[in-house]
Amino acid sequence: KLHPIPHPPRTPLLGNMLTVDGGAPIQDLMRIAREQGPIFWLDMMGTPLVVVSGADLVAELCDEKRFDKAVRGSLRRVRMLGGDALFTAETQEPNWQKAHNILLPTFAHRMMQNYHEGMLDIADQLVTKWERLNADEEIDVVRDMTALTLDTIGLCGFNYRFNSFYRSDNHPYVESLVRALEAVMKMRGLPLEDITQRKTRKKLEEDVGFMNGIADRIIRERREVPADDTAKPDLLGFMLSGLDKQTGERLDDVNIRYQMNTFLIAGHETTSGMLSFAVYFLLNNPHVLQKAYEEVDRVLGRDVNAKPTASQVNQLVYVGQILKESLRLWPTAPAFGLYPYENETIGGKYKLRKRTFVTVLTSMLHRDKSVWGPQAEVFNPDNFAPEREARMPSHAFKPFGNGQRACIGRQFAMTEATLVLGMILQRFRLVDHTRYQLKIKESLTIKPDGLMMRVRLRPDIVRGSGRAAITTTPAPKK
Ligand code: FDE
Repeated sequence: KLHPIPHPPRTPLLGNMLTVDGGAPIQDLMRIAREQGPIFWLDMMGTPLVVVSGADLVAELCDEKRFDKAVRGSLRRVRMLGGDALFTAETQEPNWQKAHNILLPTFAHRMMQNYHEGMLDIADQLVTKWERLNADEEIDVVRDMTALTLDTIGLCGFNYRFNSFYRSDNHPYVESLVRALEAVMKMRGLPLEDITQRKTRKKLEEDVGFMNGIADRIIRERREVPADDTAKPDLLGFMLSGLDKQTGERLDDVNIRYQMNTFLIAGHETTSGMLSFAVYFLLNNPHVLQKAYEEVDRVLGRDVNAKPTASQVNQLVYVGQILKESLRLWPTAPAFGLYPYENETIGGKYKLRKRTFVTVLTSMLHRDKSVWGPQAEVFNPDNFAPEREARMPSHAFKPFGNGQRACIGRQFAMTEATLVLGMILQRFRLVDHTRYQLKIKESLTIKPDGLMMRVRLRPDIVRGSGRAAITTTPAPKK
């Protein structure tokens, strides 16, 4: 028997356009989901937006024979920056399959060895900066994590150094990127928007032009002076030389530019948010922090001059669980869009018309009590203990999206984040000197707003490197 899909009250004409707060849409959708349940719809001036967060329903939506990724809403507007590159292309656009074929192998697990040196280079810059802080200096966690992730994708992706740790302002590319994304998120397709936001729009066009200029220049320079053979191949190298076996074609330079913008957008905000939430949770869960210290000391040892190897990073299993649990409660890309190819019924009772826009709200999916139990809202990395992860229903945890349109950078992001978190824990005690209360900042992604902390060098650090080991005063026995 068919059921109508629940929906909150709406006003004439605008429908539910104003039900959702433009500044905090994800938190608003989460609130409405708590009120309306695992599926509801909103009336976006006559166009329905269906929001789903129940695990059973999402499992059905993950059937790629019936549903495909939808590039609509704010993602559609991100095409101004990403064009038909991987993230913002429709699955049917020729460049999606082509770039997918060329780039998927370059993000495989075994390729992480290739990026290890670059990841280590930047992670080292972060911990070196923190080691040199005076006791009363505080760390803007999101800022430093964003510097880290941007510089890492810049270096591993394009052999380009943003050098964010060497400047107090943002790199101009990042200035433009952040402003452009903000402008894009502000445009919601409301009436008269073109007129009221003319200035924003003009600035947006300037910013995009500026970003394209930088990307185009990097591509041109690489075409003129190819990286020497001894250098590790980077993403750009793969994009310039890669051949799609299916079509026998390469990517054109305009598409490569869009891919660069895309990787810089997708590769840094999401990963830095994940790391920032992980730090937030560590500050608030001393027993988890303790377990993490034990693992890091066992796997990486106490000598901070011995650089972690790629295989050691793979052994930081509990650190990985902390990151996954952070992504469970606050998936930094908190939703993804789908549409049914044909008219569909899901859950045996909810009708979806062909091509209806359906949003999977992962931040609520990940709190479904039928999967995570009564403690679903509580941070607990044991949720991802290997034996429990093996028993997890297959579509209950979707921080990286679904199927062929899932995140291509998943392995890259997890490896990078595990490495840097391991290096941080190897060196520092974390101090929550402001008694930070979580506040979420929303843009295309979510992050903890205004999270500050201090660090202290752990007392029992060892600095080896061939010389006689120098040990600082041993920690007092507890
Ligand atoms: C993708 C992605 C996704 C899906 C979306 C949709 O569906 O719409 C998601 C959910 C994600 N992604 C998430 C994430 C998280 C994190 C941490 C990340 N992510 C990271 C990263 C890094 C890099 C480099 C990246 N990432 C990238 C990317 C790309 C390119 C994409 C698209 C794919 C296709 O093909 O579609 C994504 N990513 Fe991510």
